Amino acid sequence: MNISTSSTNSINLNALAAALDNAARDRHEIDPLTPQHAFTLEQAYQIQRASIARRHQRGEQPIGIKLGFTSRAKMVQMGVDSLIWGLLTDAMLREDGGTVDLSDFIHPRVEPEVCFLTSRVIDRPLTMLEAAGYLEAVAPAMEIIDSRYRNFKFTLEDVVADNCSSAALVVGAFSDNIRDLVNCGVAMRFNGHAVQLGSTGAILGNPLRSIVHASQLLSKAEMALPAGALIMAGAATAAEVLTPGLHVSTDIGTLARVEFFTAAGAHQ
Ligand code: OOG
Ligand code: MG
Repeated sequence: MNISTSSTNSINLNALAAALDNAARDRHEIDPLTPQHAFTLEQAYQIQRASIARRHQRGEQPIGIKLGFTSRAKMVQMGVDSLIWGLLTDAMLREDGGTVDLSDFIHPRVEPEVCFLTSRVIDRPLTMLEAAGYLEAVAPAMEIIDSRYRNFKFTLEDVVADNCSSAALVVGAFSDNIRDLVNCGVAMRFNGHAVQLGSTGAILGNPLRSIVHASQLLSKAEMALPAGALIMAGAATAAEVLTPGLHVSTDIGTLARVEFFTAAGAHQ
């Protein structure tokens, strides 16, 4: 009896993963899943894994992980108040200083982030004191998020299943100022005008704490992160809607500027 219930469940989870993956590929929005399909947070992560497995089957390579809702500003903007995490692939990378084709997305938004590069395998829960010792470098970054759900509205389970709205990321130049990030100014600008201002302190009090959380989440999921992987610490401010014709830049403390341009692109 139990066996048949769980196998029915796993078929449904795969079907939901396929629906989300197809929505991302075809750039069409779908209704949130949870009103119709009751699944737990744990099952939401299974859907996430299954949708990422489809990307890996198409040849995309894992490059690291991202945390979400590590700042109050993001929790308030999206009405969700739990820390979440998602998986990143190389197909999501966009070039610093390059042009981002908005027709790759449904209703993209951008948010300023801090990105860490690991120097050692993370395969157990780390303490705050240990975190920096597992890092090679830090870079200013921006995440382009794009919910597959209609009107960018979702529950916690929905957004986790949708790989935490992951769509693309632009990572700036790396430096070794890992310990100097506790309270740095963050300014995201559209065509030179500030659209979001904040502080790295908004990210869990100190972005380094994202490494502690990431190590705990990985360990709970029985996963390890190799050396040379990216960890996106989560947005310091709310996200802004992207439109064509923008020069988008982010400055964080003394880190190099990270920037990109937006274009309407070929699919529209
Ligand atoms: C979910 C992703 C949250 C962050 O940095 O907090 C996130 C969303 O806002 O759609 O990436
Ligand atoms: Mg983010």
